[in-house]
Amino acid sequence: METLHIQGDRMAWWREARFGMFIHWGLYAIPAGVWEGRCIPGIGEWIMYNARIPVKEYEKLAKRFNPFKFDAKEWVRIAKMAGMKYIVITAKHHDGFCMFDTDLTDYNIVKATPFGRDPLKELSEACREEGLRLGFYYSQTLDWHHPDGMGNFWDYDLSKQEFTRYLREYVKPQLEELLRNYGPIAILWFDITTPTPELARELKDFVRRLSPETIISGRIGGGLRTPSTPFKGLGDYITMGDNQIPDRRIDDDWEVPMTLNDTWGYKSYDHNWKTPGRIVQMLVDIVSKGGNLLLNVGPTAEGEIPKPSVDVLLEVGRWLKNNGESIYGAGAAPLDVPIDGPYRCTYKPGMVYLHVFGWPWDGRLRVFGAKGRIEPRSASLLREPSTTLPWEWEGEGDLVIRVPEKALDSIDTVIILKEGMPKKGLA
Ligand code: H79
Repeated sequence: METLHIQGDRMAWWREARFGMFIHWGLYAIPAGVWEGRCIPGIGEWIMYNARIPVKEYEKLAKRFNPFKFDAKEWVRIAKMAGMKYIVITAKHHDGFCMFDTDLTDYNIVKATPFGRDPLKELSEACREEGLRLGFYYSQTLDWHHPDGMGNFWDYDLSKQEFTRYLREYVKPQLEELLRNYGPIAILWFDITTPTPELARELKDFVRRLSPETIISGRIGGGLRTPSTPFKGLGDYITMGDNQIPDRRIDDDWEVPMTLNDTWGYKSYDHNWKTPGRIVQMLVDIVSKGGNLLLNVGPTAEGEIPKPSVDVLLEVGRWLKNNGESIYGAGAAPLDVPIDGPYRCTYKPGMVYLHVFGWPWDGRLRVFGAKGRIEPRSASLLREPSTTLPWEWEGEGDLVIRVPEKALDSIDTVIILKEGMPKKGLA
């Protein structure tokens, strides 16, 4: 009972938040996808692996890392203007370089770079001031720099590695530093899964003891993998595959990490940005299925979030400023939406939000199979509450709403259906 109680409290803000900023920032921002004059295919933060860069070579990047334009307050301001409620930043990615001050290794941003500052400390202060939650991504399994971490077969003899020693004498003490020295840590975002269920359990218990309020991502691993909880393991929520939006609603807490282009860590030549409209519609789709969107930015080696990312985020933020009521604290509707349907449906008790992506040419918006699932008492436009819209039931329980000729918002116009008593047993 006690754990259930804490579990409920721990996730409460997260369910409300729905939209967070992922930040992948590390030494890989310097090569930015290019090594020895060659463009290295693949995601930018994997360049050490993909180009098989020896530890001794990759380490030299640290001496060149001086992100003098880094401004924690500016990053937090951008996240806030985008309508994001939390930030998760890479404290240590697979390359093993620590973006925080640590006693466990000198291979960290404070001791090994000309920059000499601790950006996580500065971010934690900025987040506290601005009321955003802060979480850390920490690569608990892969570490291509540490002799006992997993994955680096080009420098180390894998048969001589002692992963458990790395986990106990390196990972756990570092997590303790992260949980003790940076104020309340909202999320620990583990990746890949921990090699054995026993070690995943050990890690989880360790985090819980130190910081019971910290949410643990689904990729900690361990636990049972069932069809309904594919990627939850011992974590507090399901982490979907990178960029994988599920086809239908999931009746559990879940999150999808997503890139704005085709990389997490900055790549100088990746310009394949998703449009603001696409991001808004993806966010709506995700919330309509009960999940959270963790949307990534990859800052440059100078410490700036790339301008094209900022432009997209600000546009998304503008939409959320007008329509946030239908996102924050909302979840899946008790309604099945056709997967290619021109609308999505988010829900709060007593309120159904119809998100219209494709405006009907004949002024009749058909909501399929709504009978018995929702019971509207009134219909209106979210942005023009005084405009009430007539509706009727048609055919096999379709709700047909008469809408104005033109969409108020070409990305997504939101219609509110107010219900009487919330329906029991369908949510
Ligand atoms: O942090 C981001 C990724 O670096 C990380 N998860 C997100 C949030 C991640 N870790 N592992 N993976 C993603 C799977 C990686 C697969 C690939 Fe590859 C890396 C495909 C291409 C590069 C490994 C190397 C498999 C093929 C080549």
